[in-house]
Parts: sequence; structure tokens; C-alpha cells
Amino acid sequence: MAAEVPWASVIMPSQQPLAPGTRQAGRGWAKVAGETSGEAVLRIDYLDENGKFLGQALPAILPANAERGDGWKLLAVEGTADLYPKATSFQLVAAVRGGGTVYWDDFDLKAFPESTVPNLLKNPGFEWVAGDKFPGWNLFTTEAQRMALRPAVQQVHDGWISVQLTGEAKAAVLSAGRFPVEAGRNYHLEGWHRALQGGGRFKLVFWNGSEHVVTLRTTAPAANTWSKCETLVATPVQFSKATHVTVEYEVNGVFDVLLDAVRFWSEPTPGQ
Ligand SMILES: [Ca+2]
Repeated sequence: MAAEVPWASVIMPSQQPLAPGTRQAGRGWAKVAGETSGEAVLRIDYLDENGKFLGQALPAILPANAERGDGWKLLAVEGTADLYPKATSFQLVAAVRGGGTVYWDDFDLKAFPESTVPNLLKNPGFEWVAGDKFPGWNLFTTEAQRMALRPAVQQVHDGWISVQLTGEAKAAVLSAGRFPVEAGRNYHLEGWHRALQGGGRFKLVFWNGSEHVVTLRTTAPAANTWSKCETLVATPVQFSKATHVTVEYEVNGVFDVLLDAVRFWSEPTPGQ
């Protein structure tokens, strides 16, 4: 698709009916031509019974300054129609914003059962992807190391995408961010992981401002099989004085690990 105008989009020809209790997922592969100054955008639109646009799920955006050496990049989005009670159908839209040329291929649109359990994470199943970026997740390492984050579509535990973390590092973490801690609540973390090489651990790190309070870790995964980590439960007795908690997955040494279906939630501490 080439655009000389600020915004050009192509709407996939098939509108899919919306079924209750589902989340909608779309994906496609994009290649942004070298001279292009624009962005590639993939999104899901929700429509009413007359085909009128009601709103959209948060888009996946491959920015103009993305590293383009690797050619084709996966863009994937997911959403629910919770905000649009009049929605009866959904459709996938691919666009180029700004000038230039974006090649698209291999679009796919699908509905999965909607998760009914509480989860504070923004992108818990790694189903929202823009190239090698997963909104809601950030990779941190203490030094320049050989490591890569990429979407995996062949080995998946839930939905149709997992994240694959490969490389070699003395210490690195994939972080789902920092959350305020409320008094009188327990914090829970669980997730699925699969080690093709090495391994890693989910962890909760509690902070009082910038001062470390306590870290809780799961065990490493079993070799080459999807395994659910034991659920971490942090109680106010363990993290007293903490103001925040970070949700992380830590790796070290040589690793090739897949993660999926991470869940972080809080509940009132029993007996409080
Ligand atoms: Ca997933």
C-alpha cells in the first residue's frame, strides 16, 4: 500500500459477527519500505448493525523509526467490545499514516473466549505486538548484551502469540511495570513459561519509593514443556512499608524461553 496522503487505510473485506463472551484478535505482517517516513498501523474496528463505526481497540503501530533490517514484522491487536454495547460486528483495518510505502501480507482475524478473571496487566498474553515490541512490557539489562525479544506464533500456550526471550546476559528482566501497593491487600502473580534452553523466574519486587523491600520468585520452568509457575502470593506482612511493586521475569546465563498468559491481581487480605 503506498500513500502520498497523511492517512490511507485498507479495510479487510469481511466483517465478522461479534459473539458474546469473546475477545477479538487480528494480526498481519508488514514491511515498511526503507525511504518511508510513515507508520504502519493495524487495528480492530467495532461496528453497529448498520455498519456504523463505533470505536476501535488500541492499535498496533510500527513506528517510522523502527529498525527495518529484518524485513517483515508481525503486527497484532486484540480487544473486546465492552465499551461498545451496540456493536454487532468487527473488522480488521491496516493503514499507513504519513507518506511512503508499507507492504502487508497474511492477515488473520479471529475470536477467542474472553478472560473472566481479574488481571492488572495491560498485555498479559503478549497478543498485542508491533514488530519486536510488546506494549506493556519492557526489557531491561544492566549492560549491553546479546538478547532479543520476538513474537512466537508456533509455540503458544494461550491465544495465538507468546513471547520468546533469547540471548545471553548476566542479568536481564522483562518488566510489566510498576504498580502502587494498597494496604490490606494480597498481591498474586502467576504465568506460563517454557524453557527451550536455560530458564527464568517470574518475580514480584516490592519497593518503598526507590528502596528495595522484598523480592518473591517462582521456580524455573521444566525443560521444553509449557508449565505454570506456582502462584506467588505476597501478603502485607511480607511487604510492609512498600509503596509499589514491579512485575518481572528474570533470566540469566544463556536462555531461550517462551512466556504466555501472565496474571497479576490483588485481593483483600483474608481476615482484615
Ligand atoms: Ca498468548
